[in-house]
Amino acid sequence: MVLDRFAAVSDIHGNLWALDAVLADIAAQGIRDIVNLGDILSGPLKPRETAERLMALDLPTIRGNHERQLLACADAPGGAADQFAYQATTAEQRAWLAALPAGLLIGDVQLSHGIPGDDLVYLLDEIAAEHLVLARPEAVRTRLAGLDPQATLLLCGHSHQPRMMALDDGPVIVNPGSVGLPAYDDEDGGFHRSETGSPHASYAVCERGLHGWSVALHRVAYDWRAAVACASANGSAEWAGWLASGYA
Ligand SMILES: [Mn+2]
Repeated sequence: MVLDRFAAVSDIHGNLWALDAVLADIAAQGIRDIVNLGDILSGPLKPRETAERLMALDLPTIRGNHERQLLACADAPGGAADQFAYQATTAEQRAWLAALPAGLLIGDVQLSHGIPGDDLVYLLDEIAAEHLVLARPEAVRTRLAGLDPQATLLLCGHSHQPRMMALDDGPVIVNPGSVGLPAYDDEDGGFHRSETGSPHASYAVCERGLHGWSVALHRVAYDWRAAVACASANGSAEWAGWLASGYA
């Protein structure tokens, strides 16, 4: 597979309504190649149906930290998002997750959920005053020990913040943002909020050109009221609030 014009999706988190809207938006642009950067099912939404959709599509896909955490629920109870998805999925679906690689190199395009080699570390983000902000390029350079020398484009996820950065003599780095969860808060690394300010689903289109990669960061309207109602029905007022507003 040569990736010249393609879509990148990440952090779907079981949000089937957002995923279907993003897939339709991608198809409407005549784009057929799609890569998936992980954190696919965890959350109080539609993990089983999301897995059904994605297994049928058979996209190039890497796992995120939530795939590890979901599978670990076989041994001990996990966090609420992972536990919900663990219990809602089939053994076949969990076997699919277990077989996903942590990273992929497709020609000169590298996929990694966090930084190359660690799915829990933000690549393009830093915590400042309890919020995620764009990292300085010198800080990002220190996180690229696992970068493949062939990579001209590095795709990451995990922070749910749509961003791009171009390093001198380095790759273009793109985080497409989150398809399914536009805001959250977390204690890892110190309490912080990831907020996009709207409920829209996020994804990216990357296109190779004469002067390098061009990138479009898309925000797509979808039926977020359905996702909000589902989170509420499954007992998560917190997720319902995040999904409805893009604020945490
Ligand atoms: Mn993640």
